[in-house]
Amino acid sequence: MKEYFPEVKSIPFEGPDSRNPLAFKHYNPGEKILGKTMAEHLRFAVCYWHTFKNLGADPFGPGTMIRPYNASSDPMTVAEETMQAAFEFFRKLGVDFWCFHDRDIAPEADNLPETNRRLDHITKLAAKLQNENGMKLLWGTANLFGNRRYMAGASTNPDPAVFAYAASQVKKAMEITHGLGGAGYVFWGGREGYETLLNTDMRREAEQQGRFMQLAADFKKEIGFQGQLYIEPKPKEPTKHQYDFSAAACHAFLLKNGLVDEFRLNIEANHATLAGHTFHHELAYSMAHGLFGSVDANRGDLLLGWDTDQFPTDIYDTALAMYTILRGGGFTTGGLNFDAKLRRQSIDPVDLFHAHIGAMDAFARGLRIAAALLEGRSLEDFVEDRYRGWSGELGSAILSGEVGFSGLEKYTLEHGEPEPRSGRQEMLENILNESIR
Ligand code: XUL
Ligand code: CO
Repeated sequence: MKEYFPEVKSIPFEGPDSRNPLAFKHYNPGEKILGKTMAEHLRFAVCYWHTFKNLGADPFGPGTMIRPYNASSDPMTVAEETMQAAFEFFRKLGVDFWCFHDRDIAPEADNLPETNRRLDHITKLAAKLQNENGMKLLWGTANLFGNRRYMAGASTNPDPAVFAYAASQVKKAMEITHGLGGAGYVFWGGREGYETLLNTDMRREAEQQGRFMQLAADFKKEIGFQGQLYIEPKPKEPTKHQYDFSAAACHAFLLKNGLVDEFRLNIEANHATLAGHTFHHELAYSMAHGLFGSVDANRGDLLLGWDTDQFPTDIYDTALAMYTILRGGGFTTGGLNFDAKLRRQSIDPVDLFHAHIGAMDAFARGLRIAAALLEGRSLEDFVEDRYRGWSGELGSAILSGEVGFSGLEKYTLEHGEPEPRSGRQEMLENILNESIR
């Protein structure tokens, strides 16, 4: 059997004092924190597209990375060798999950039947390798943005024949995800948006997108797929304006289309910041509305306005993310998928290991900090106390509808001016800082 990453045998946990760059310093998969192992809490997934198909191309130049599994001139040999290399990587890194787009694992052919035959062939290999390596699929998805037929969107295309093509593609991608025992299926709205309103009927496009997602929810039931459906919000790129702008925009879409019980959200850190929010905000919004599902774990660059998809390294970000996720009950079907790519100068296969080790350690530290914050309860107690009036007589009367504007006026006339209380932001920031060790 060919070995594609001979420089690495496996990535051991060596603890915080280790100086071995190919070891975990913080991610200790079997260690229990708050009753669950780190592996169970974090549910790490490697994404197929950036990790194995991204070769460093950018708008100014072609790829810089040369990979042995990408060497053949036959596209299906490349697909098979890449799949073998991927599972070798998953095993050596020590993750339990992976994610893919249909077109990452098998290249599109000239027609749909041949494209689907290719997919079936590669899916068989993936099933065998999942089995042999004890790997699971976190989620599958369809690439509805690469082919030129989708240049004006897939479900939101002005031409219903493109809608039909996209439906056929998603049907197949859902079937193979189901076949591989996927825990979920993601819809990221590739080119569902617009470049200019001068050629766009926004009302129609919203109706089309709603119909598409209803059909997907119906098809899930038709095939008995038990996995969770997710929408992944993103505000811009590739289009100037993406319809699934943010968690709140997706929430409105789901409510309007009667789909709020069928979908949850896959929150991506870099998409949150592009929307002018923090990663923490998008997670907290999803949690607050029962929509939290899964995470695309990466980061952007504060000084750049696009989706740089860098590996997560910011401990504040991971701590606040894990705090929010744990407080909400943790992952069920979802996990932490590294939707992140190497920088263009990181050209060696071993750089893929360095990137994932850093990201996994950053989240392991985030998990520890979050657990300490939850156990200490300082933040939770403060927030609970801040809102305690709402469980008292007045708060309950307002929320239950017992009292209206006239009753509230009477209360105010009787009680006079409310007593202002400090929000203690700096004290709370200090508590957070002190917990980062
Ligand atoms: C694009 C993005 C996608 C989705 C899957 O910005 O995040 O990779 O995660 O289609
Ligand atoms: Co993503």
